[in-house]
Amino acid sequence: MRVTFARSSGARQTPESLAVPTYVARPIFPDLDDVRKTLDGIWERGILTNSGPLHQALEVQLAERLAVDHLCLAGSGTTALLLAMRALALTGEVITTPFTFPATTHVLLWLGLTPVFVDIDPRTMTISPEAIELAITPRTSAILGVHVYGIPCDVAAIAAIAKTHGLRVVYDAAHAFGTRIGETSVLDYGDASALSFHATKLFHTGEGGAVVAPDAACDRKLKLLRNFGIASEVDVPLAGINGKLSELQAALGLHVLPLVDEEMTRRREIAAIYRERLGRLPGMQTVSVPEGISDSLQYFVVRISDRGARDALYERLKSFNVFARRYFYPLCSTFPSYRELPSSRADRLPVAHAVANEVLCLPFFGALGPEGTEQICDIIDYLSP
Ligand code: T4K
Repeated sequence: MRVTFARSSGARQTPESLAVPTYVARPIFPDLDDVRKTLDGIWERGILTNSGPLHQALEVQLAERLAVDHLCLAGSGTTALLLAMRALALTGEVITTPFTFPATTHVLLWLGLTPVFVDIDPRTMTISPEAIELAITPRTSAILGVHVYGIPCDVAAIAAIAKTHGLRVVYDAAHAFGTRIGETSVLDYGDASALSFHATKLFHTGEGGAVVAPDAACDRKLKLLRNFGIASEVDVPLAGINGKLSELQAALGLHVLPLVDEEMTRRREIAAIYRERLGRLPGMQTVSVPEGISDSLQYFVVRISDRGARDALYERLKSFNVFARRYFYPLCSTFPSYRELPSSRADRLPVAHAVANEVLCLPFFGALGPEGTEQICDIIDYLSP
């Protein structure tokens, strides 16, 4: 389904509002009749969950698509993070970034781990390897990086630090579906990576996620942990949880997956328009993935050098029916659950604070089309000082 927009009267004159509320994301919706046919099979088989045939098929198709050896579907990206960190038996302190969605760091608290926030790189906005090195203590067990907006962490530097200090590495790859560094999947790095298949993600199952662990033994452990640790009716070797994805979600995923390439093509077109139109506005910088990295096309981000200007634009866009988001402002380190941690002190995280004050994620989904994108550019152009 295409979203329709009222025609714009052009830049510099007062532009028209978008005809429908336009959000930062809009899920891919496969043809309902096609999905219904797959649901018929569920009704016939009577299997709704617990690793049914659709779940198994999706696990295989996703592993192929992402070019990874193993993939463990999970109920959400958050559950995937929980499973990954539990499987790796992390203890004590985990060094991480405050510039992320709350799920990343909340999982550490839920597992009784202590987040240690460190600053980020000003350009990539991912965790700074130099800052990681300075934060390592005898209690550190792991590094939790986030490939924020699909921009990979400095995986080589992090791998070297982890090797030197005997640390585990987990990546939050919620935004990095299909991201490659050269020809290598970003999911090949670290001990485990967690993906999100939430409705707002490029590939989605409504709610869902997955853990990718390069090690086969770790993958087996993950699959046990997501099903209460049950190996057989009489054998429960691990204290697992219910971290499963249902057949209904798997059915949706099986119909969304073949549409991802077309969605990416449309998003590339939209990104090109945003870049061309917004890149020349004073005080505004469009974010691109570094050279040699394939773009996951999850978010389209602009950085506005002045926080007042960023917030004013964010608010004023709403009156034009455009609902951008300031992902990830405010920083996780400022939330009540974290602010008393020594590592949360603002003077230790100057870059993260500066970046969180600059970013704005614009509507970015295929159904926006070139016309809707041009219209948003007209509005931003008009609102820009
Ligand atoms: N790690 C990172 C780095 C993450 O970004 C996330 C999630 C996670 C871990 C955890 O993964 P999950 O456990 O969620 O799988 C949204 C998403 O709910 C969340 O998955 C995502 N990151 C985050 C960046 O964005 P909110 O609180 O902004 O959601 P909400 O409801 O405001 O949705 C944003 C817009 O999307 C809405 O204004 C309208 C549109 N939308 C939303 C939904 C749910 C739709 O068009 N259709 C929909 O069904 O968190």
